[in-house]
This record gives sequence, structure tokens and C-alpha cells, in this order.
Amino acid sequence: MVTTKTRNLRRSTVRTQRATRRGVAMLAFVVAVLVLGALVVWQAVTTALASRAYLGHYLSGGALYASESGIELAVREVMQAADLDGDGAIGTISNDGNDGNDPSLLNGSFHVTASGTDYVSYGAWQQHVRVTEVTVE
Ligand SMILES: [Ca+2]
Repeated sequence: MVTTKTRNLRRSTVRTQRATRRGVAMLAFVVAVLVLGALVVWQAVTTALASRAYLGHYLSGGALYASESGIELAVREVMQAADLDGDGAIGTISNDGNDGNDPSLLNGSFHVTASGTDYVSYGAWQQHVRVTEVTVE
């Protein structure tokens, strides 16, 4: 009689250990699936942010080139002492407060203001704006 109880107790212990192992394996599987899912979501978000940052950098570069084009034209007016764009002043480009008639580029425009010998060019490329300032001595 004592022997039978011991066998039943051993069988019960073995079943409990197997169930515990299965539970641990299931928990490890669920954790692994959650970690992999989080990595996939993180990669998608990171890729989208990197693309958006690159686009902003690209468009900002276009605005810088537009701004530098304005400075080039303003310095040309100063060097030739002539109002090349016909806005009424030497060294300013389309300085009439009307953005609609600014010299236009492919996706942008620019205008230049002057204060004494300081010239400020505002270049716009789509929705990005860059400002370049020069002093002519
Ligand atoms: Ca001018």
C-alpha cells in the first residue's frame, strides 16, 4: 500500500514538472513574439522619420540655393551700380513687399532687402526658408 502511494506521488510530480516546462516555454514564446513585433514597429517608425528628415534637408538645401541666388543678383547690382531688376533701388531684389513678383525658380523664389551696406536675401523653396546676409565694403 505504501508503495502504490509513492508511485502515484512520483507520477504527479513528473506531470507537474512537465506542465511547468510547457508554461515556461509558452511564456518565452510570447515574450519572443512581443519583442520581434516591437522591433518591426520600431524599424518602420525609424524609416519613416529618416525619410522625412532627408526630405526636409533636401528642401532646405533648395531654399539655401535660392537665397544665395538672391545675394548673387544683389551683389551684381551693386558692382554694376545699376537697378537690374527694376525695383527702384540698387542692391535690392524685388523689395516691394509683394511675394507674387519675386524672381521665381523651379520650386522657389527669393527677394533681397538692403540696409546701408548690409544685404539680406530670403530664399524660399516650397515651405522652407533660408536667409543669407552679406556686407559689402
Ligand atoms: Ca534692384
